[in-house]
Amino acid sequence: MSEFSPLVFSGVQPTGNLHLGNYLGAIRKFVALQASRNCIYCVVDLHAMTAQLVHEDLEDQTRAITAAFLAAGIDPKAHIVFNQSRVPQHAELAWIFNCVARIGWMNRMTQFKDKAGKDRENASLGLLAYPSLMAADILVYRATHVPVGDDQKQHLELTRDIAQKFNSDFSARIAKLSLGVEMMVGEERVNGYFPLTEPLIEGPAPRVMSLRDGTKKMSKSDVSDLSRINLTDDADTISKKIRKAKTDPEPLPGDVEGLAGRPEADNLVGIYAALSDRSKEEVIAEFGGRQFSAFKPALSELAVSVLSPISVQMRRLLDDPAYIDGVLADGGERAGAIAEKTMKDVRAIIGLLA
Ligand code: AQP
Repeated sequence: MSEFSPLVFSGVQPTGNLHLGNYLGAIRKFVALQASRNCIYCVVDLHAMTAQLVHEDLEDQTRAITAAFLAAGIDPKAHIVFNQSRVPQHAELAWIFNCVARIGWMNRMTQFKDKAGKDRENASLGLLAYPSLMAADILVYRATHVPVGDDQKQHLELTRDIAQKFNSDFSARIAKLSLGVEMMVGEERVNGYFPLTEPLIEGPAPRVMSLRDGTKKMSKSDVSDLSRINLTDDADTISKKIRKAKTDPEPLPGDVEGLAGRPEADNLVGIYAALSDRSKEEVIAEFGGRQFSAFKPALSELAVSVLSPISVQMRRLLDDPAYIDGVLADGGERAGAIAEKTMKDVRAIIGLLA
């Protein structure tokens, strides 16, 4: 019985300074997965256009995300690093998925509702169809695993829905062309062309929260720079932001259950755990009962020790844009070859003469 070979895919939008949430929710996991899996990491520049069409600095932002990938430890030779628009098969498959997915599915997406706000009629069609392009990004490589932050969980579920509907709508053609792969869906063994991709969300900080409000996600678009730690922040700025981070007046609890109902404390403990590759339990075993005045300096020191080498290396890499462009061109070529193989099958399954 043939099976899908494990393959990791994930992407980051070139839409502003990367922050600790992007690092812990995504990039740090990208780095760790390289040891055990083949990985494809993408700067998703086509996604950047969905919320705002014109970006004066899209090229520089794309290079900056690439530099962050490499500085964090992604190996572009052993794996693949490229920018999405270099591989037009993403957009081609997204169109097909636009015809597979239902408008109702898109309308239910929390990210669309948040980003479109009250004036939904005026949001771009691209913003509505964002998850369809995301499904295409993943499935054009028939990727089996996607490391993401918790905010992307819903989009990953939709990717599975799209894969499942395609597999079932075209089941006869897939079987006729012998292009199916057997897989388990619940208790049932089915034959399909696309895998039902698994999200990789686990870890102690799947959703890093704002340093100013523990109930809000840390995000690039928050107006307050104090709400996030940027990967480009220097040591003094990181320490200042952690010192000013909102907390409650109680000391850290004696066990993890004591973090319930204390979002800011929970967030800082989760950040410490993720940065030191430990569990929250282990962090609480060390710091339980201590005041924030003792915990925050330890967190600052840890954050600086992890992030500073990355920002120094990012700056070094950004001094050589030709090198970065070379990485993206090489990655694009290798990604394109895999994507074209998938699209040949998909065109045949659908009946597009090509
Ligand atoms: N706060 C977060 N905690 C954990 N993971 C996060 N990610 C983003 N924010 C957090 C993860 O980072 C990856 C790249 O995300 P993206 O390129 O889609 O960027 P984004 O989600 O648009 O980033 P922001 O800061 O959240 O942007 P805005 O301000 O526009 O909403 C993804 O894996 C994401 O889960």
